[in-house]
Amino acid sequence: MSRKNQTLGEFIIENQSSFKYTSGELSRLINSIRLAAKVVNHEVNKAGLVDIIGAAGDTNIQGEDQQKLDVYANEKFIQTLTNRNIVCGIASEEEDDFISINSQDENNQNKYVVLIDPLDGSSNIDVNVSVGTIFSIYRRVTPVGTPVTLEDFLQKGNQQVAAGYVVYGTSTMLVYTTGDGVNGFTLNPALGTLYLSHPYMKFPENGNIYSVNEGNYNHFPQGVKDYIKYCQKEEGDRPYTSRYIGSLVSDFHRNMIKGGIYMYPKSSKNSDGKLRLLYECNPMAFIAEQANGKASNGFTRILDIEPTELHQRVPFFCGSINMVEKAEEFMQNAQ
Ligand code: AHM
Ligand code: MG
Repeated sequence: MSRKNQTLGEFIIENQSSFKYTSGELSRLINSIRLAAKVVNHEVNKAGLVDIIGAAGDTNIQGEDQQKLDVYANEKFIQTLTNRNIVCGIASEEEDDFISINSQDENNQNKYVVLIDPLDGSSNIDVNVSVGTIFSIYRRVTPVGTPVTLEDFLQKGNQQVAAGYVVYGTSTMLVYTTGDGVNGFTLNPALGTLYLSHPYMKFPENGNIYSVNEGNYNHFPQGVKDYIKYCQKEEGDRPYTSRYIGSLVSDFHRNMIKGGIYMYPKSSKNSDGKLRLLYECNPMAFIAEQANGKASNGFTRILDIEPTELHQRVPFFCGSINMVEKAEEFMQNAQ
């Protein structure tokens, strides 16, 4: 049973037995993500001090090179997951290829692979706008004790065992699911502890926010143009409100709480959209479905798409179920 104000550590221990594979390995993995998220949070919050402590490319007072925050976040997550020896492989937006951990060690009995976008929306950092970390966890499909292969990472989203995000916003939150609903934990920065603040998060079935980069309007498929016009039409509960931060985690988080749809469609400039299937869309789609929402590429459920490449892109429509279904209807009618 979850209680408000419970710490994430307590929550993980109490809920471990409700998870279908109860070895404790997944709990340790979520704990490592929690630790890395706190370290990254500390660094993200210093970003505004860049004029004082130096920008990326500068050397700091200790003679260390300052890193770009997305590179920093990537290193922290990889280091934490590697040092604690709890996964057998990692794929990251920041790495061309996947990383096999302890591939020479036959004693490595770890079962999980993690796919991660360590700092999504990082172009927002310079202007003090919130960014996020997104993660997705699978059981490997190749035999335990052997090096991981691409096959372990190219699994359909419906095989995820856990997924989550961290939003570094006005407060820092970790939101995740292990397939049994979605829970959100808020960091108390004074104590460095995450507390359950948003139990059983749910998308409202309907919403009145649409989030899309309308600067690309002329390049969108006809179905998307028609849906945007529908959102803007004066009728019933419309026009809807347009809100676009340009930071997927933040836009998604707001829409889950208030009700809304996030769209990154394909366009005549990007034939598959911009967002990555494996470590952006799949984890967000899993969370959305676990929170009564929906995620689609405009025609098909995101979680049923067969991945073909590690950094594959896919059009993304995600949010309140009735809004996503309405967008799909417009896409279908414009075919
Ligand atoms: P990134 O992985 O390079 O940070 O890009 C992903 C981000 C999303 O967070 C955001 O929703 C989208 O890109 C914004 O893109 P655009 O500026 O084209 O609207
Ligand atoms: Mg990204």
